[in-house]
Amino acid sequence: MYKNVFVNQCGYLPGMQKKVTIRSEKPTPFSVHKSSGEFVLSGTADKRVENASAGETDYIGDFSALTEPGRYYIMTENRSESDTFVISENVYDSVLQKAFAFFYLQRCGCDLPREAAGAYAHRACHTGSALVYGTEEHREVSGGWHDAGDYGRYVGPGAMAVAQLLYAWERNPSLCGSYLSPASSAPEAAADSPTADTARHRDADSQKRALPAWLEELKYELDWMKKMQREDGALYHKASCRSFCGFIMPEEEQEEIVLSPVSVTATGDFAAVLAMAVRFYEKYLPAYAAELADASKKAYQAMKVMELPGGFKNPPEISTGEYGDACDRDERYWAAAELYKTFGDAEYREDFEKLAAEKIYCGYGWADMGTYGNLAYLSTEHPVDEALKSAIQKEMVSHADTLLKVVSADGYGVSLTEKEYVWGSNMNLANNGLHLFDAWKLTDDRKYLDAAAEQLHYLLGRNPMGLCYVTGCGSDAIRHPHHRPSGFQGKAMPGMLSGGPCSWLADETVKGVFTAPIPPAKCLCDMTGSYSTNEVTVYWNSAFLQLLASVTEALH
Ligand code: G3I
Ligand code: 9MR
Ligand code: ZN
Repeated sequence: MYKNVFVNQCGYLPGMQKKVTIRSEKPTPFSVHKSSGEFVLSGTADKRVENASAGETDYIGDFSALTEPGRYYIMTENRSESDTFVISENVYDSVLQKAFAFFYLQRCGCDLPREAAGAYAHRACHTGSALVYGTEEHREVSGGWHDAGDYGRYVGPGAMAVAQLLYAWERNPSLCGSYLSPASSAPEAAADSPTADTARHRDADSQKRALPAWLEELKYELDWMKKMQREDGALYHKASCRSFCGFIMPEEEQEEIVLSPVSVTATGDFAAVLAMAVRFYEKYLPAYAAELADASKKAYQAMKVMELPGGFKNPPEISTGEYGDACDRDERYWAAAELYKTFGDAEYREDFEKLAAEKIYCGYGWADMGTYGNLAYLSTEHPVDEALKSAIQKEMVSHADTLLKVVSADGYGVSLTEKEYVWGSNMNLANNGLHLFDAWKLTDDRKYLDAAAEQLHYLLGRNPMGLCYVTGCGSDAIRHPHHRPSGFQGKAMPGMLSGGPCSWLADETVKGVFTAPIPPAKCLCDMTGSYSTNEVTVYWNSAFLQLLASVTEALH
């Protein structure tokens, strides 16, 4: 049915601000009902927005007064209805569980038993040794997570995902601590997986502090990233076949794996995220944390002497995800700040301050690491330049102010302008939510927190498509993501955030479907072929999870 009334399909925490968007030409009265039909309250959507991104006129209403736990829907006079939604303190628990279990299901290099992975069970994949590009050398690089709908494993995006998931853990240990790995339903099979490696790292005196399931999952990626480090400390950019395979299960991809050349971005991201991880693992696995520290410092020194202008480019024989990024200054910046925070050496501080003097970098994303650097510098216990600290805070708040203007003017509270519906727009939107959240932390001004939460509501259903962008959540979610195991099984793996609308029409499927012009926020094609609008990735899910964990901790 054609929808006109849009809410977060999963629902709201009682204390959240709650807004409904109604596609309409005039102010529109609405009523909220319990799912049984019982009337609860009424209101009027009276804030008009000419919505260029969606090519429509919207009216926004507020029903924040509704705080009593229950299941509800919203109805207009002419009987247009919203999807049902829940109000509860636990409303996001299962969303978080599914969205994080995705990482387990993306594991490469180990068996995923049926008891744990259901339809997505598979035998160990991509276990053959990898050829180092341009040499005869082979290396063992099994493990880690498949990046996305494809089976490549890419260091930079993996590092970003781990960093965001460590933030999620830090900001909301109770919610993330309640995560139950699918592997726990298959204890024996799980013991065969490389996480048995954890046992080797476990010091006798830390036996009592079992590693939480959340950190166990992140360790799976960190362990793989360590294998991607060359002897001199630099990181191979990625491990993948030469080209993308068809829609087959991972263990059926049998082509040779090639390690692409080293890059500054991969090396800097690795140094940074390992330094960060040291702080999280040292109390559980001190010997492991020491290994992380050594690898991080070694990568950092390698990075310092690397100059590869223009960034990574796919070699001619390789056509998998490029993750090219012409600017490596922000990766160097993040690494310097993170190593300073963890290790405290003056060298790292000098490096960071030198980079910050050229520019205060800002940004969350696979190519933009500035904000991760800023967060580390702002929170270090080691001495800092107070003037620089204030300048960073000012820059972060001013960035959030720019986003806030966009949010306030949009019909769905979206932080993207009309031109910003790009490949992976949902990641940018989630990351904008994080920028807004950071500004709330810095100012304690609630308007930033509410705007951050709006990004979550958009992703979970209050958007011009009326779709929940996380598979298997809400009542009307994406069903045909560009994801090989899902496509092969004919059933979407749950808990995956779709890339979201992309107005570039960058794949053959969207080009075939959208033959007439489509407003940017509606350039989403829920078809398996549409990788530019409907793929999934680990670093899109991590952005979503960091936002979810942050906002729920603040508002619960
Ligand atoms: O940086 C330029 C910017 O200067 C320019 O104005 C803009 C307009 O075209 O383009 C910007 O670069 C874009 C880049 O993303 C950064 O946003 C590229 O054109 C665009 O092609 C690129 O899209 C990336 C896509 O791969 C294609 O390379 C996505 O961000 C990235 O998430 C996606 O990642 C893929 C992997 O390669 C393979 N695995 C799946 C994954 C998700 O689809
Ligand atoms: O499946 C691939 C996806 O993961 C990438 O993001 C995308 C862009 O690099 O490419 C997809 O692979 C397609 C390839 O580029 C062209 N032939 C069709 C492939 C999808 O089945
Ligand atoms: Zn694999």
